[in-house]
Amino acid sequence: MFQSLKKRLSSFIGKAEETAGKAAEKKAELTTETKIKGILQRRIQLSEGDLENIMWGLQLDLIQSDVAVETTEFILERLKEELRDKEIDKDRIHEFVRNSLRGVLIEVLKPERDIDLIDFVRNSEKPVTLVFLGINGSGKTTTIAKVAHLLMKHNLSVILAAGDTFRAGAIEQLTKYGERLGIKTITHQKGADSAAVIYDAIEHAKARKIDVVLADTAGRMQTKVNLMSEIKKICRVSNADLKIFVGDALTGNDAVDQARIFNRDVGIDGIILTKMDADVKGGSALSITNETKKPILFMGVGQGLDDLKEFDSEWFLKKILEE
Ligand SMILES: Nc1nc2c(ncn2[C@@H]2O[C@H](COP(=O)(O)OP(=O)(O)OP(=O)(O)O)[C@@H](O)[C@H]2O)c(=O)[nH]1
Ligand SMILES: [Mg+2]
Repeated sequence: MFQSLKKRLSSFIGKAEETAGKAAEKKAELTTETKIKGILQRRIQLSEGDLENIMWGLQLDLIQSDVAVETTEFILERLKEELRDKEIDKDRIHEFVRNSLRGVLIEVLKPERDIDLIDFVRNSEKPVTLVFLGINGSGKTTTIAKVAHLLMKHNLSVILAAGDTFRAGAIEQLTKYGERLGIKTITHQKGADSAAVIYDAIEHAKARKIDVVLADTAGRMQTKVNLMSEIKKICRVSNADLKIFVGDALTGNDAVDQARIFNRDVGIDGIILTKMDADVKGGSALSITNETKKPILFMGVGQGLDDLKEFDSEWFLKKILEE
């Protein structure tokens, strides 16, 4: 996972170390006192010129790892602030640069509000309605089944709403998952009003005292405008407790752009990034929160029902900086 980002960050740290080493040598040459004493100065600084030199490569590397442009710029600016004119112990340059980078990336991954889904559901008035949004193929339906499975493992009762009434086979796909999980799926016929299906499911949940309604939605309609107005209507009618954007990590910057658009048009509360098991870049995971300020709740790491992992920024940073 994320090999590309890891390799590039590691080469950046190496380059910073090398540049700082050269700066130290230069400084030592200039200082007659150290020349006489024959020792190198212990503490060095990276000048603006040194920084420009090492940041240029980092900028390209991040963009090539699918980190969004704005996030890349933010990382560079903050890193420069952290490194510029700081007194660095000559023998600890590597550690210093890596810690600075780590600090900046923690900021990048920080949402405006963290959500623990299980706690959220437990503490909310029932039924809790979670609506899953995202473009076609991003993994919404599969993710709904995984989330249902997770909630059930925490002794919460779940019902599914087949809100994708547009794509052929979508209702059957969700119903099959419902059967596999042993839970009910509320369906209307293909082409029916999606908001009405979800409304029905909520009524059903109220009557049967079911804790959570997981609502599927279409990822494609005749036009993008249609899709957004449909999604807006669904969110309004269902009065969703959480609107969860599902993005395909493999699409990199596209997933980030989609999240930004969904957030702007309907307002999202959290993000699930799927197909992380196959993601060698890691750029969308790094930038999506910075671009939307919303938390990544989970990552999809395979096609099975158990292949859903809570996203932990410490774990992610370890993967891209250390392992
Ligand atoms: N490897 C991997 N595959 C996944 C993951 N999540 C979903 N998939 C696969 O991605 C494909 C699309 O998943 P769906 O859940 O049908 O996507 P969707 O967003 O509902 O698509 P539409 O209904 O067309 O809008 C399926 O083949 C899934 O098995 C994941 O985390 N890892
Ligand atoms: Mg689907």
